[in-house]
Amino acid sequence: EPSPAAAPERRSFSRVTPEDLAFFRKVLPGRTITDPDLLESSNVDWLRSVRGSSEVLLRPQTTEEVSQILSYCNSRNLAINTQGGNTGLVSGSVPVYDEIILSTALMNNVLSFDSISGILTCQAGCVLENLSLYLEDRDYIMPLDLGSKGSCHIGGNVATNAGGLRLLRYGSLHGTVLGVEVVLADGRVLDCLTTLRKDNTGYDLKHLFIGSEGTLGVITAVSVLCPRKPKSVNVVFLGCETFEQLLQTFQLCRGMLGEILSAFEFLDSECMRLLNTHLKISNPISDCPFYVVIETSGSDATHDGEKLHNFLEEAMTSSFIADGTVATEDSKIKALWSLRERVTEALTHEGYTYKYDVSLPVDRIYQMVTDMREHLGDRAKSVVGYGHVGDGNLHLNITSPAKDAALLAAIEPFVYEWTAGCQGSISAEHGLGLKKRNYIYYSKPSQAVALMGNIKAMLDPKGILNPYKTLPDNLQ
Ligand code: FAD
Ligand code: 2HG
Ligand code: ZN
Repeated sequence: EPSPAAAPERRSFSRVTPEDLAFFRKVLPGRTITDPDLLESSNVDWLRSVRGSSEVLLRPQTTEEVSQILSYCNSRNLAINTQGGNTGLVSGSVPVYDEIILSTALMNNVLSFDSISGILTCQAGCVLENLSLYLEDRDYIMPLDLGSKGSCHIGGNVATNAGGLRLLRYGSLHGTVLGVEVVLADGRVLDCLTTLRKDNTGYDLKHLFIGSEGTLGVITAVSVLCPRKPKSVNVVFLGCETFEQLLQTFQLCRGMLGEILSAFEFLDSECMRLLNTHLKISNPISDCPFYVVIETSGSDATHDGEKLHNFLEEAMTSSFIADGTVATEDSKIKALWSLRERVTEALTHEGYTYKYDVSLPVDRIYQMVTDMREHLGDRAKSVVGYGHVGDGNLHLNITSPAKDAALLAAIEPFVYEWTAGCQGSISAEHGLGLKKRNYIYYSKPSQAVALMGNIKAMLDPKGILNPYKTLPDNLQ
């Protein structure tokens, strides 16, 4: 059972009856799962921090099937939790009580790809990494890349408006998603699956669903504008003595690498310690308080190499960086990226992790980590900072051997007040889910939250879609 602090009372949804199961089995023969062992992994989130008690997992293959399920559930007042790859980090992807889990895992077909425009249309359950491989064979790439790419679904990415490692270059999904197909709470299919770059005919409804975390509809298909695969990619891993020098490095590389800069990520020495200890990944350079991963992507290896060389020389001469290593070959590029991508996994070996994903003015990013360290003293096992520094997005993670209510009370609302104090956002990219919904007012004015409530009531009047998530309790 979820802790009362995390979840409100179960709302008065119907409970699944044998007649309901008979209906589901008729629509989804062999794809209506009730075996508790098979349901176990879908009831628990990636962080293993929340466990639901759903007794039904539905695995539709088509939009029509999703429509039939929703129409039925809406008329029966049965709650639904849509689930993609279940890699979400705010407990939005698992039921709180006995909500029916609707998985997109079998909706995994590419529908079309236009090799001239680079526009991909696919079902929501395609795994991000599979889409990347599909596109790479055709000389294109996905505009987003996340450490969870091997499991997360494109529908989940759109539902969370995932950011990730390429946002600096290709922008957010609000720019690269051109169309969505959504099944609304009552089963109506909303076909906004256009493949146009420009379309100003009325309100752009797709944006409502990007980042709606399964609360406004079930995304069944998406179209995405994909960039060409860069011909030349370089990755450098650098060490800096101070965060100030890291910011100077950022400024310098924005100026000197210009249009070929495709990522600027960072981790601190605590992250490096966890990578060493738990994953046996060793530091490729000398020990430093801060590390940076810079990626360049371009179309001319000689030109890119020259620019990178000049940038590194200038950064060394100016003493912004203390040490570094460069990779041009695929296996070394992957190895350097894993230093950044695998921090989340390393953290899971520490015990319980309290996660914060905040947007801040870029020059304040590390101050939050040092203030939190000072504030918590020895109450936390570790306080680490890493993230998408080029996007002003810090991942602050605090660990303890087990769940610890006193530690949580010391972290929250301190962390939210700190964020609001510099007009930041309490969720840069992971969303609000179950864990953060009640803190929305730290980042949004009450009029905006009230309007969100109106939109929710209009699209899902019975509140069957992902209840207890995203919007604060006092609204629903
Ligand atoms: P799920 O976890 O299954 O669901 C997430 C939310 O979306 C839930 O509220 C769910 O109800 C809803 N949802 C899922 N599919 C649909 C659908 N078809 N229609 C409607 N609602 C739906 N996130 C980032 O933003 N950037 C990162 O760099 C990043 N890196 C990560 C690295 C690791 C190792 C891990 C474990 C997670 C990371 N994440 C990151 C978080 C997570 O991977 C993303 O939020 C991802 O987009 C979730 O996709 P998913 O398919 O797993 O969705
Ligand atoms: C990342 O950028 C992810 O690695 C996960 O968004 C961050 O685990 C986290 O806090
Ligand atoms: Zn991230």
